[in-house]
Amino acid sequence: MFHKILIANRGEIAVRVIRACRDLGIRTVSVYSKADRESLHVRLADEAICIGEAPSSESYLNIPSIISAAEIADVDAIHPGYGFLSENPHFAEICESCQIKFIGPKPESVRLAGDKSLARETVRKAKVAIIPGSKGVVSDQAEALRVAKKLGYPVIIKAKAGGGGKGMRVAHNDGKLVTAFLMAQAEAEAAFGDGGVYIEKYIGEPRHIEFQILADRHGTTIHLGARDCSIQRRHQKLLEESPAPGLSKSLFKKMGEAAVRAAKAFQYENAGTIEFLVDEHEHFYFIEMNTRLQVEHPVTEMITGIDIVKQQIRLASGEKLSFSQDSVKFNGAAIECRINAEDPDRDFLPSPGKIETLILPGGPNVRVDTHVYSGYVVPPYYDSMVAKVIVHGKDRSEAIQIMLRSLKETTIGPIKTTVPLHEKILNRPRFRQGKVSTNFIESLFVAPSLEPVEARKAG
Ligand code: MV4
Repeated sequence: MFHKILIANRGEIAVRVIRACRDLGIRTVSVYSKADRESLHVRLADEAICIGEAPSSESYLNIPSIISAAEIADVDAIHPGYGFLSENPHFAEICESCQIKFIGPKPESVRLAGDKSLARETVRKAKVAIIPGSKGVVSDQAEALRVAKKLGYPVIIKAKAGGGGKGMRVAHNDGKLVTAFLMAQAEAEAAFGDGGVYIEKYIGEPRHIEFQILADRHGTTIHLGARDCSIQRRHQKLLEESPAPGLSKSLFKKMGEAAVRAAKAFQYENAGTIEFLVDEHEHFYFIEMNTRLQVEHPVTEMITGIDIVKQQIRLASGEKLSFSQDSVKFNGAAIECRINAEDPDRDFLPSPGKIETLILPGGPNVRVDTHVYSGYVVPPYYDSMVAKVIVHGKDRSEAIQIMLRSLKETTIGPIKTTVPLHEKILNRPRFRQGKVSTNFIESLFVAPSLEPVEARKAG
């Protein structure tokens, strides 16, 4: 087992990883930018090293600085958290060549999953359903038109290097397709330095359901069930839950098996996620694999009782998985609300600044993952998430009730947060019925008088 781990991240996830290390008796090293001197991850670690200026390009994304810190502190391993360098195959390779264990999958798996078009082909060969679309990258307009005609409109154009919705374009006819294709290519080139795009049939109002995977180096791959992450705005998830509401036992079983087949096709090791879209006819399709720990991992921890971060560390050190698929039991329901320092009434304008008053919820079945405290100043440079509130109930309606209790107890001021938005979501009839799709959030910002009469009556 490792003796010392460097956490190449900040915020709540750095704190989360430090806690797992401490539980395992492993020493921790935090790295921080000049804007994060007062952050909790700096205080909680055994050692902390400043790695540069506030902008992440000069600190949390600066590979030479992070590797130097790892060498100076003499760590055995690096945990990358999520975001930043967590899905950078080059970083994983550099760690390897410095004899520092990267706590995550092999660089080749990260690279393969990062090419969304190749990833699609990879799982198709493993007999996992993919959305009908182009075979590989589409390189010119004529080919784009041919593919789209064959699929039938609407179609969606996606960046091969994309993921998370960046550089996606929907087209409804031949006329719109050519512009959408050229725009998608240009956006992909600008955002990723790779203009490669592929085309899929567009699925309207899908649900986003993902499976948590754990895989050891000895050939065992299992899943820890499904999370529904359909409640998103502009590809930023707001609320996640597990189990996925309304997913039948048989569909759950089929999707879980497909997720394990997909992960094996990537020769996957460590913790990862297989993302699916589910359409109105309950057909499911692989869209992407995420090769990192995810923000929403706690909902899975709550219902399985498995500490995913501890598992990541154990798996990276070469241990075998100590439990089988059949021994994973799913208990009750869990919900996570992401509390962002943003103003939902002002188009989610970031609201950084000093937290003067902080009251966080507690009591039975409530977990809060955060790096903030009273007097903390939310810097403007990074992601605006300040806390995650996660609750566990015997069933979904109890979890909703406990989340509403928790949000009522929460005071974060004077900065604006997404707390009131979550209360609104949780009180919505459509949400309470479990009828979530990726269009849900847009519908929240429609005046109640324009809502379907059914929904108003039910409320
Ligand atoms: C789609 C789609 C509809 N049809 N693909 C968005 C993020 C990226 N991972 C995949 N995404 C989508 N892919 C086809 N063929 C709709 C989305 C999508 C979406 C997916 C999951 C959660 C929220 C979403 C919001 C808008 C669009």
